[in-house]
Amino acid sequence: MKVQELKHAGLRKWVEEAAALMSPDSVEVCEGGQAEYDRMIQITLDQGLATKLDEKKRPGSVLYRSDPSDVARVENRTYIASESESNAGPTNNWIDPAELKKTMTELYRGSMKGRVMYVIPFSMGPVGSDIAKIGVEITDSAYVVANMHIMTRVGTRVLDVLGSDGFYVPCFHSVGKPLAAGEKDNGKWPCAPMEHKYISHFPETREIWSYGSGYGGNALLGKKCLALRIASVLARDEGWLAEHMLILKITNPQGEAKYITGAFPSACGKTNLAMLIPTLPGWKVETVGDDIAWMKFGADGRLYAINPEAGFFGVAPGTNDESNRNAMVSASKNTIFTNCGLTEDGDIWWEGIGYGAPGSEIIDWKGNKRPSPQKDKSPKGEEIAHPNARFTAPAKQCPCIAAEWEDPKGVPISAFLFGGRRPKTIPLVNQSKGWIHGVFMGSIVGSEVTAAVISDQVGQVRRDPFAMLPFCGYHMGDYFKHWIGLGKKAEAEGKADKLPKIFFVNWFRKNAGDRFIWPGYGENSRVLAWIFDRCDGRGKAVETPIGFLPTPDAIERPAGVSEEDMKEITGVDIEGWKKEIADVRKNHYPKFGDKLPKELYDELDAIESRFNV
Ligand code: GTP
Ligand code: SPV
Ligand code: MN
Repeated sequence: MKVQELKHAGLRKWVEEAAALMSPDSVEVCEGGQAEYDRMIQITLDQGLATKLDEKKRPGSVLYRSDPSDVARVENRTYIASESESNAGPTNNWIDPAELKKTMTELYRGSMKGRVMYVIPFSMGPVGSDIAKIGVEITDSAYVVANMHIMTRVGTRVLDVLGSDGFYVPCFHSVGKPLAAGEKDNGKWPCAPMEHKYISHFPETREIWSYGSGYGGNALLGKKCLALRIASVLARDEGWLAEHMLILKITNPQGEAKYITGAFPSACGKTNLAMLIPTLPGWKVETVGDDIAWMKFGADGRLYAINPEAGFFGVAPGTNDESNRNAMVSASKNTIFTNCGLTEDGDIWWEGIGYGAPGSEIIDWKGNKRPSPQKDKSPKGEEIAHPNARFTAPAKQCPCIAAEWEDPKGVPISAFLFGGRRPKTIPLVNQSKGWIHGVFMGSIVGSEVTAAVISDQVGQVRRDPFAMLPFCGYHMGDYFKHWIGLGKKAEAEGKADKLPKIFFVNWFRKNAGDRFIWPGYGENSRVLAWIFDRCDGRGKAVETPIGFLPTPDAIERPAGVSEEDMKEITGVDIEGWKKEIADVRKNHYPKFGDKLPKELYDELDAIESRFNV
């Protein structure tokens, strides 16, 4: 479709101005649909950026290898350019919006030379539903268009809803690699050097400007940029929640169902939990979402969640038929793989896929030929697949997708889980004493940094409140206040009992031999079952200084976990907690200055005094 055919005058003008600035060879408005998707894939095949996988092994699927410098989100090049620096807060990078726009305008000038400018109208949430938000992404990457087709709802049907004057979030994206006359990509993933990459958000004007990266959350702007950073600002203003949370449906042997959301930092187990196959007989888990939840209060006082996305952008390494069969099936066809290994028989491979690679040679994510690994492990730094290799798969291909996953009303949430990768101290599961104590627990989440972000901190524990550290579009102190405010409002309306119960989980405790104590994955159903029962006032628990912990016999031990282990992971590590509390008081809370709500300091004082009696 041509720009001239756009009925929305504001959108047409915005696209025309962008084209004048970025100087593409041509401009194309995306209409959606299979033929357009296939054409985008073909373009990237012609550019030498994609490899078609074997049609029998992986029907309709392709593999991309990105530039080794462009493999994950870049948090130190991500900006919240609010009008005042104090609104971005201490955990976000800030540049004055006028200055940032000036810098980026110069980067965008001529940045699409030799390329096509694609205009992608997309809907986060079911097209036309009240809760959905529309964005329009301008990009010079056919790879981005293809991924957006899977991850969001794209095309003319979105323009129809937008009408001639509807609201949309304008999103600029350029890989930042203009082509000279006659120049071609020739198999080299286009991107700009790190110091020219900018992933920028303008919260007041609800705009996103991204430059220089083609990877994941840096480039697929509906996901972290719109559905979390911009949406968190909208949610604050409008009284709802935009969270980095999976949404699952769990049904007990009696056929009763509940919906649970969970916030874990990047690459800490959301996709896996959302799709788990319970080892507990008679229980069933189905998926509503695996990364983002938008939640609004219903007239009944309950919180209803929708998944704004339409696909999974999942971590490949570690995914196998044992750990996450549902993800394996989701990615068995019509899937885009990025930075995985390529086997001799035209299939993908990664560390932890569950089997060695066939044949004698394999091509690693950098494009080098290597001997085929016999087992599914490689030494650190020499991986065949990059640790942040990903699959982009349509949600509708997931065998356990819940029938109601696209219901615009959303699903009523009974429990929130918070957690991260904590080798020590944090127990397997812990229920908060109430809403504010739960907010306190969310505010102190810590986790080892994973390969989902380019950082020299990978492997170190950092505080990642609510798993939103990289995704909150405003001051984190105000974000805590927003959460506390929702609880107070429910209480004032006599609906506090309708609020989700709050739990803390940790699948990642390690023993002295540096091995995970808890088997995780499907065995996490044992913990979910306890949580389910706790929501109904059942499930045996003891009250401790940190919250309600399961009694030693409340959660049946899975194979390989000794009684001793179980005691350790469901007990209170007094010395560890004292250190934890001291660290929060000294290094975490002071960051937020006078924006740290008093209620949270009160909780900190209270937990501290519980340990000191
Ligand atoms: P993002 O997409 O980055 O937000 O990640 P995510 O939170 O969805 O994480 P995901 O479920 O993809 O898991 C990331 C890594 O953690 C994978 O390598 C998994 O195999 C591993 N993992 C997930 N669940 C568990 C678990 O219960 N125990 C252990 N030990 N590892 C897990
Ligand atoms: C994350 O990092 O939390 C992801 C992957 O889900 S990305 O889309 O790259 O942000
Ligand atoms: Mn994520």
